Amino acid sequence: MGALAIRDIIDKIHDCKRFFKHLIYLMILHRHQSRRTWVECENGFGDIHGDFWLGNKYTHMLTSTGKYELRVDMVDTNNNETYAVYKTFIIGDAASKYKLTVGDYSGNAGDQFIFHNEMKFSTFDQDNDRARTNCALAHTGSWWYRACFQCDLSRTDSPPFWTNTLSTAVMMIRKI
Ligand SMILES: [Ca+2]
Repeated sequence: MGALAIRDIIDKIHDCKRFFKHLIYLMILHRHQSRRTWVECENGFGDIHGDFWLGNKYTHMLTSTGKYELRVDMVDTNNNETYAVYKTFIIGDAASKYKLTVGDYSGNAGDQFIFHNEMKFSTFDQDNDRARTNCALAHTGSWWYRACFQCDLSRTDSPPFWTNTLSTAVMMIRKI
């Protein structure tokens, strides 16, 4: 799915919201199965039944024009379902390297994402983390790495991780 199609999805979501105001979450991540470039993460890729990333520029566009919350739904390898909600979730613009602002946690999965607050986005081909090494290259993900992570739902050579190893994880946003 190209960037144009993702843009169409966003338009459709906004159409739906006229009827289902505040109810709809828009998926922004569903597992990654292959390593992705900066440009791919910027523009988005995949489809919502498999490998999906909405695209940093679209998530920025949405979260800079209204207040959005992030919900992360997870299932661990023992089939336990957990979740994390962040009432503050903003992705900065391209010039900020899609900087993450996250806070106001609730849920039962643990506040792992706060470790990544104020971090820039990194991919294997663009290292914006705080480590001397390249976290995205070392951990095969594309994420708001610090040096390096307390959670990472984007890894491709290992399962997604929050407080423990997960079998599935979905990131969604909705306007609040
Ligand atoms: Ca680095």
